[in-house]
Parts: sequence; C-alpha cells; structure tokens
Amino acid sequence: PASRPRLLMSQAMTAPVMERAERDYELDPPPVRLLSGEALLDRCRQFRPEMLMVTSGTTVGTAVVEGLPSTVRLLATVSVGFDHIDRDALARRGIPLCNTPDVLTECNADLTMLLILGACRRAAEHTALLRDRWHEPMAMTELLGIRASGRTLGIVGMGRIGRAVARRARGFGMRVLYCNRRRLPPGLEEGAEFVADLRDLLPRAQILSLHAPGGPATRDLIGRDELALLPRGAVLVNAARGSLLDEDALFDALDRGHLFAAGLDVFRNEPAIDGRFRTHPRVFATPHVGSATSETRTAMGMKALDNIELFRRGEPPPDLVPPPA
Ligand code: 8YV
Repeated sequence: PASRPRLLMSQAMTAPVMERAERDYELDPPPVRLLSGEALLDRCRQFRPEMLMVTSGTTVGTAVVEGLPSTVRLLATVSVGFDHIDRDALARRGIPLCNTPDVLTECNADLTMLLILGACRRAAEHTALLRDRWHEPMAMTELLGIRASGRTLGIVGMGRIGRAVARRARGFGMRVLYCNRRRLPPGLEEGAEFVADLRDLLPRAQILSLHAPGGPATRDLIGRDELALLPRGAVLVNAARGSLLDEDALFDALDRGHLFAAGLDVFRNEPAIDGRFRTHPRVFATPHVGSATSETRTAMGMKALDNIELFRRGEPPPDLVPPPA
C-alpha cells in the first residue's frame, strides 16, 4: 500500500525480522554491519524515515539527534541499554525512545555464566594449548583453574539480568550477595543476600559480576579502590557495559595477581578495544555477544517492530524509555 511508513535501520536484523519489516514498511536497504555518525545522518536526510531503528553499536549523540530530519517520529533501539543515546537531546526534539527489555535477559545471564566459568577454569588458555601444543600429556599441575561452584558471587545491579544470574548461580551451589540502589522485595531476591554498601560487598565477593546500566552515573563504578577491596584471587566478570570498569586498574590488578582472571564481553570503545584484552592470558573475552543467539536477536527485532507498530496506531508502545528527569 502507498501509505507504508518509512523505516530506516542502522544495520540489518535477522531474516524473520527483515521479512516482517519489508512487508510492513518502506525500507531503506540497511547495511549488514553498521551505519553511524555522518553516514547515518546522510541516509536519514535522503530517505526521510518516520521510524529509526538502531542498535547499541550506533552512537546517537547530540549532533546526530539534532541533525535528524523532521520526519523522524520515533527512535527504537534494539537493545536494553540506552547509554549510546542522548536522551536529553531526544526529549528536546520531542522524539520518544523505546528499547527491548526482557527478551534478552536469559541469554545475557547465560553468557555471564560462560564468562564466570571461562575465567575460573582458564578456558582461553586451555583452548590455545589444545590448538598449539597438546601433543604430550598435561602435567597434573599445569594451567590449573579455580573451582567455580560453591564460590561466593557478588552481583552489582540486581535488575532483570542480575536476578537471572542469581538464579543460575544458586544451581552452581554459589552463595549470592547483591548490591542495588534499593533492596528488592524478598520474593524477588532469588535467595541472594542484600548488602547495602558496595564497599561491604566487595571483600566478600570471590566472583564479582556487573549488571548495572551504563551512562555517567555508573562510570568507573569499579575502579582501583574497589578492585583493591576484592579478596585476593577474585574473578571479575562484566557482560553489562565497559564504562562500568576502569580498564587500566583491571590490568594492574591482573598483573599483580590480585585478581585471578577476568571474564569480559564489553569494553570501552568497542570494537577498537585496548589491545591487551586480545592477548592477556587471564582474560577470557567475547566480542559483546550477550544477546547474540538466533532466538534472542529475532525476539529483540520483533519487540522493536511491535513497539513501532503500536506507536503508529497511536497506542503507547510498551517499552517507552521515560525521558530523563
Ligand atoms: C546488543 C546490548 O548486542 O541490549 C543491549 O544493551 O548491548 C546488546 O543486546 C546490541 O544492541 C547490538 O549492538
């Protein structure tokens, strides 16, 4: 029909999402990888979309928001996080924002467990050994990891994902502590113990896993002082946002042997990350793939389209991100 609204995506989604989008919208063929900055603005100015769909890889800063054509009525981010978006600038232009919570919770928690296990068990070093030099039996004392089950896990940020990690951790026989802006009602605590002050949680956390949102309020939440408070031999895991962690302080703690290992899916300045992450033996790292399963990436794209559809019908999209206070 002639009235199909124009939708611009900063990058292509999975096949089922693309099929639905092509059926219901006039679509500017999106690139496979990423459109951002001036290139994104150029496409927007030429195509004049009504709906704009981005991922967390596309920074939608002040200049991008201010440069958007007047046709844009809604911004949908295919992510739960929205720290890549200048919400003040969006609010000034009256453009609402929606995200895709819930559908990626379980996969992000699964990946967190992979990072915990990979870091504790030195999975990166073992894989490398098998590839390069496993031609003679290993020594009984070679490349020994530490036991993950039964350890004490500290969760920083007990939202949907933090709670899903707590549920899994209990299956591993872990004692779980959590720190959050406020204590959760007992029914939502997943058997974890609330510790009000991060400084009281850190000395008890043999494994520390970060699940707080990114943005200025949580920048460097874990820095030199916080790492020093962890017990010697602790493991640090981050599948949330790179901005939460002071990376230089992390490498110092690893090199001094204060930390046993780190399991990381997120970094500052992705994908141009600090080169040490690519080679450090005690870093078990993945390239920001917490939501990267067929099921979840399709569910995220579908959720974004659901929100866009409701918005077009004049109904409130369920996943509106409230404008900043
Ligand atoms: C995505 C994410 O990998 O949900 C988030 O906040 O960072 C991820 O799910 C991302 O949107 C793809 O770039």
